[in-house]
Amino acid sequence: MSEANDCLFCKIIAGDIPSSKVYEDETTYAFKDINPKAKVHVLVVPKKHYANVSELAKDDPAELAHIAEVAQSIANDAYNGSFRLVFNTGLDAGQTVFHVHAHVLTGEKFDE
Ligand code: IU
Repeated sequence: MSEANDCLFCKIIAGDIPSSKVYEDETTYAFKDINPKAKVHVLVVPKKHYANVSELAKDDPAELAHIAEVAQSIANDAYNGSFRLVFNTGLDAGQTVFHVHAHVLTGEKFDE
């Protein structure tokens, strides 16, 4: 898998930095967010490095679809199948880690 220099999530995927793994397959890795914003907050990432969801969509749309499937499966296992899927993209949107990651928020009913 291609790794970007000094990418935190590449290091997590490689096992060089510990994480609380939820799911893994050949192309995709999922782990608990260290600062959860919901009862269940999991990050789903492609193992290959892309800076954001637009790069991923352009270069590997099948992996983007796969991430949606993994998110659904996490929400089925952790809750009743409902979930929010968020890709912060760009600094002004609050993206802080520039290895594309889907926030899967579930485990509770959201009021807004
Ligand atoms: P953002 O969309 O780039 O803002 O999301 C980055 C997320 O990565 C954020 O929710 C952090 O809590 C999370 N995170 C993490 O789970 N583990 C880490 O070591 C670091 C950030 I740094």
